[in-house]
Amino acid sequence: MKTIITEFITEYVREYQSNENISTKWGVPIVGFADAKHPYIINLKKVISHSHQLPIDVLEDAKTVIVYFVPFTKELAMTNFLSKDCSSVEWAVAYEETNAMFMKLNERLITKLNESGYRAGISNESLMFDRSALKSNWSHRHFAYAAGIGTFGINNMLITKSGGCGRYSSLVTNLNIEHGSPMTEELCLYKRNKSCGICVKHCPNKALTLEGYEREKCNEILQKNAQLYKNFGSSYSDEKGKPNSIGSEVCGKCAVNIPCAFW
Ligand code: B12
Ligand code: SF4
Ligand code: SF4
Repeated sequence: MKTIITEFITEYVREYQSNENISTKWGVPIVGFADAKHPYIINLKKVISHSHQLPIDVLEDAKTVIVYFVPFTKELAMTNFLSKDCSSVEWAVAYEETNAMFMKLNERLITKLNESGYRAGISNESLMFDRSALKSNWSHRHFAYAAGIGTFGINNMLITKSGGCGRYSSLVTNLNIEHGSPMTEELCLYKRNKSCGICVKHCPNKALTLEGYEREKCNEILQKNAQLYKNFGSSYSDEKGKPNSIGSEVCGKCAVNIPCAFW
């Protein structure tokens, strides 16, 4: 079943990009399976916030969180590196197109799991985030970390074995399957041996330093870019499901032209 799910996601992403209305290209997804009752996951309410959901809040008999990373391409990353004062238009479009693809892919995967006799669902919290705290009650990356598909870099991205330049999604199922566990190898070079630190130099607003990350400063840049890119969609919504971004809230300079973007 793991192979079937992985192939389903891979094939879906491969076919989706041949749609003539889609301009983004993606690499081969990395799919992970986290134990819904893994101690790291059970502990998320303490690590992140009390309001952070657990898999059992999505499905009462949750067994597994299927979490996947869809890499961007080097060409896309280069457009964002070369566009000096703001995000590239391609990066903004890729942000919206990837999030829209996730919605459709998740729906199809849920149907497929249902047809095989399993229940599955997404967390509604993954469609929104608290705009004052700048935090979500469903962190894809923490589930990805628990599934063992990546480790957190100094740039605050979750880096996988094929790099960190791309996006994550996740869903919950009652399918019991062999689960991954957090990686023991550190993928960020700075965290590994104090080499690198390049991502920090890319940040236009000092939101990212070697000491940490300030989400408010980061958000200032995202909002500036959202003023520029108002026509590509709105990936997030409010509690009533109404789109609530002024435009594409993007930057991503800390995720491109760095050693860990693509290995
Ligand atoms: C809210 C949000 C934001 C906020 C706040 C950012 C933030 N880091 O939280 C704003 C709007 C500012 C923002 C900015 C960006 N975002 Co954003 N954002 C989210 C969202 C919706 C929720 C994130 C969240 O609340 N996390 C919970 C908080 C507590 O976690 P955290 O701040 O990341 O901090 C934790 C980790 O850093 C971790 N950690 C750090 N080091 C270590 C080490 C170890 C060992 C462990 C265990 C944990 C750990 O522990 C911290 C505390 O729990 C997610 C989608 C989702 N639902 O998951 C996307 C998401 C995080 N964003 C993403 C991206 C790409 C961006 C931008 C590049 C914008 C862009 N698309 O151009 C910037 C990058 C900023 C950065 N360097 O982090 C991607 C990240 C992909 C990746 N490869 O990791 C996500 C996952 C969206 C997606 N679907 O893929 N974002
Ligand atoms: S650019 Fe270097 S320091 Fe920054 S996250 Fe990647 S490997 Fe770590
Ligand atoms: S997304 Fe932009 S503003 Fe935010 S931390 Fe990365 S480089 Fe800095």
